[in-house]
Formats: sequence, C-alpha cells, structure tokens
Amino acid sequence: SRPTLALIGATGAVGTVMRDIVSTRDDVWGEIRLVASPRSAGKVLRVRGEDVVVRALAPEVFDGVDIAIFDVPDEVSAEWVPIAAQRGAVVIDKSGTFRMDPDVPLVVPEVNPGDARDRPRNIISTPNCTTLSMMAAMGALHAEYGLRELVVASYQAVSGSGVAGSARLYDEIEALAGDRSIGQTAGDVRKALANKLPDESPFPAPVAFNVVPWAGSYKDGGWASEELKLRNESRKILGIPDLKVSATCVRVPVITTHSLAVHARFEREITVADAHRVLEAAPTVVLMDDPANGVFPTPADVVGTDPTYVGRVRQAVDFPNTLDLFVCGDNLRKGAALNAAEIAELVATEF
Ligand code: 2RA
Repeated sequence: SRPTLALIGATGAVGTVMRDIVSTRDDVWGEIRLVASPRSAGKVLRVRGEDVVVRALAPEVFDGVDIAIFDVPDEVSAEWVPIAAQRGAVVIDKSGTFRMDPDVPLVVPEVNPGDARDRPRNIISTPNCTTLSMMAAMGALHAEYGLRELVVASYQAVSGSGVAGSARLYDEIEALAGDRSIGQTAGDVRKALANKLPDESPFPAPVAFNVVPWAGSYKDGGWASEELKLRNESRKILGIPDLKVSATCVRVPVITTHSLAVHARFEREITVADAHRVLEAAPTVVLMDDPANGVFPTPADVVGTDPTYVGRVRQAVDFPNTLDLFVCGDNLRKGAALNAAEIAELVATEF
C-alpha cells in the first residue's frame, strides 16, 4: 500500500518548496499530512492540487505515519524526531541535531543510497545545504579519482536563513534603492540601514551591497559552525574519515542558490577532460563549462531547478592531481527539500 507521508515544518522556506516538490514528482504517497507549529495550525495549504489543513505538532499527528520529513530548528528536531521515530515513522531530518550520530545515516541518494537502509534509530539525516550543494558532483569525481583534500569557499544565499533571511535582503535592497551615494564610505550602508530598518537582522552585517564572511554559530578556534559542518558531513557522506577539508563560508546578496569555489586534490591523476567526462555522465549534474563563450553557472540562472551545476573546471597549475571548479545548487531544492524527498522515495520502496 502507499505510505503515509508527514511534512513537519510545512510552512517554512523549505516546507514551501517541499510541498511543490511532492506535488510535481512521481506520486508514490498515500495521505500527505502537513504539520507545523501551533501558530500555523489551521492554515489551509495546497499539496498535489488539494487543500490540506495544517495540523499542530503533537504526538498524535504521527499515528499511522510511515515516513516523516522534518525541516524545523535544531531544538525542535531534538525534542520531536525521537517521538515520531518511537511512534513508528521513519524520520528524515534536515536539522543538524543527528547528522553526526553514528547510529544515524547521513544520506545523499547519488552518493550513498545504501546507507539509508541501516538506520538503528529509525532516523536518517539529510546534510546541510552548503555541503549538499557540491555533493553530487564531488561524489561522482571521488568514485573514480579518490578525493583526498577539499579547500572550499562558499557564496551562500540568504534563504539559507529561512523566510526571515530572504525578507531581510528584499527589505535592505528596498531601503537602499535609488541612493547612488551608497556604498562609497566606510559604514554608510550600516548607518542607512540602522535608520531605515531598526529591526534585528538574521545576519551579523548588512547583506545588501556587501558580502559577510560568516554563516552559523561561533565555534572554538574562530570557526563558523557552517564551516565545520562542511568538513564533518563531507567526510561522513563520502565515507572518507580522514578527508582533509578547510572551508570559509560567506553570505552573499543572493536570494536562493548556494555557490562554492572548490579546490579538490585527488588520489589519482585527473585532467579537465576526465572531470568533464565524469560530470557529464552523472545523472543529476549539469556541466556548464565553456568560459571562452561566457558559459558557467550562476545562481541567477539555476535557481528553482534541481541539478547541481558545475563550471570553471581548471587544472590547478601548482598542485598535482588537483582541480579548481565552481558549483551552484539551489539550496532549498537539492540543498534541502529535494534531497529529503529523494531519501523519502528510497524508503518508500520498502513499503
Ligand atoms: C545556511 N546552510 O545557508 C545554512 C542553512 N541550513 O544558512
């Protein structure tokens, strides 16, 4: 019989994309239940062309649920994911709470689909959107050439911080639009925004007319949590416990689609042609690599689509077996909702 799916966090930035994704992919679901905080309960939202009333998060909403996809803050997942799992649902969790738990697989269907079957806690984690944005491409290259080191700089979209992140960039742009004197004196953007948008921003600096070298929370040694996630999660997904990874995460004035500049060293010799062949053969990767003709991926051209886009593949001149490349992926789709939906579809085949 067709499994019952519950979407927890149905009204958030990812939840909205999730409803679109389950409405447009092959329909393998019986009932689809929408769940959110009590604040959103009672709202009517459309899924698969039908109106569904949002239910408030409570233990009973998991009765009869086969698979539950959670996209809620870490502390909500910490409390509610075990409740859903104990009530018999296979939980696919997007939060950071369980990702590094050795009893919870961290799955990217293109890279380690088999891990989804080994889930002693009835929980499967889906990675951080920044890690996910490069995984399909790096997984394909790793499978043939053996990845040894990654040095990454991210260019992260504001919707990574949810609806509030997108709202903030739109508000900042609106507040500053038309003022052609802005962005020319130290602190002028900050000052103008302090006057016009006194509410607290989800970002630690202006994000319009700016780039912000920070994503996530403060960690020892001056690292941002996002940078450590990139390291730890890449190691776990790729199954390379000693993969060397160093990252700098930066927020940029883009609404949706994360980009990464990746410097990757491999075990075996690899040329640009080798990488092109592997990436072209990877079903969910799109190669856009003809810079002489202005062809490379940019967020504005890929937002709203499913694949991982790769361009600017170059042989690093001074580093053996090393490529530099640029990756773009929609952080709300493959970076979040789509990966969770693909894991859910994998699990659904067991029913
Ligand atoms: C961000 N990766 O972009 C985070 C969201 N989970 O803020």
